[in-house]
Amino acid sequence: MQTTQSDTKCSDTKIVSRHPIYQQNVPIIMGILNVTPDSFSDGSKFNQRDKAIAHAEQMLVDGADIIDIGGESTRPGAAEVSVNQELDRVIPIIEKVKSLGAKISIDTSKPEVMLAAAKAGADMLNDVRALSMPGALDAAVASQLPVCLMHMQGMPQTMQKNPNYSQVVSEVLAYLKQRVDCCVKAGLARALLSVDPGFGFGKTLQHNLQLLQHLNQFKQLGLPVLAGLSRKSMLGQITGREVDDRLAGSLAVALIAMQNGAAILRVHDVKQTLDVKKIFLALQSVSK
Ligand code: 7PM
Repeated sequence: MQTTQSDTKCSDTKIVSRHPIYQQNVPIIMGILNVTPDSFSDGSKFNQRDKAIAHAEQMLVDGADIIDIGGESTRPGAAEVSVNQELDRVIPIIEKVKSLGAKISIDTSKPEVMLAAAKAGADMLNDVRALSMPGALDAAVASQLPVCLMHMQGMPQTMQKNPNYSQVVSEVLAYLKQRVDCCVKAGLARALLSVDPGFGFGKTLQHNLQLLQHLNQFKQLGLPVLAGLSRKSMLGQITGREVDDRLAGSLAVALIAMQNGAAILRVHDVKQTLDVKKIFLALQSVSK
């Protein structure tokens, strides 16, 4: 039988052609830049903007490969944000962070924001609703940008009320497979897509642990897997620590996610996660 490049197997991973934003054997670090207004801050809009830019600059110095900019809070129970509010928050930041030479991902579910972000220079779309809002799929196709499709059960306002699965891993996998097929049908090349089980989005601690333990299974889609675990409440449930005190927990799960095949780590603490990544790569470089 003839063997071609495309059906060659590399250890346990299928080689699929990928957009250059995704790296093949090295996990990339996505730094989180939240531009939702801090209700406890009395800083002006411009003050907040300057703070966000400074934070992005620091994450780039620390080694972030891409900055994920989000203006819509997906916190359980959070108020919805209008299109104009979200545009007003994220577009000036995208323009400025882009001018620093950074790669940018936009964390949004709104087609208007996807299109405006693409025009402003975004390099990737990150949608916790997996392009399920009306018009989102068309906007993504029009942008021709790489897209991360995330799984969520329910809506942010209510998703943590009563998460329910008979088999969380296979159900989340089936959902992502269906969204991937839908995207490909609509005109997004597979090479553009990545997937994310959506830790904390309509999941109990047990569900989140199952997903982390079996993260490797998500590689069967042949797409890069993104893991967003940084400072999440599952870490608080395990360690008893408040959100600002979850660094050690975040680094522990970042390492486990890398060992279980994560290609993208979405994190707050870029500098420390880069050290963990270096440890992971050093260990990977010795033959098994
Ligand atoms: C409040 C609660 C604020 C939760 C922010 C959050 C993910 C994401 C978020 C993720 C992908 C957070 C979340 N989480 N996008 N956006 N994957 N792809 O903890 O896990 O950062 S927002």
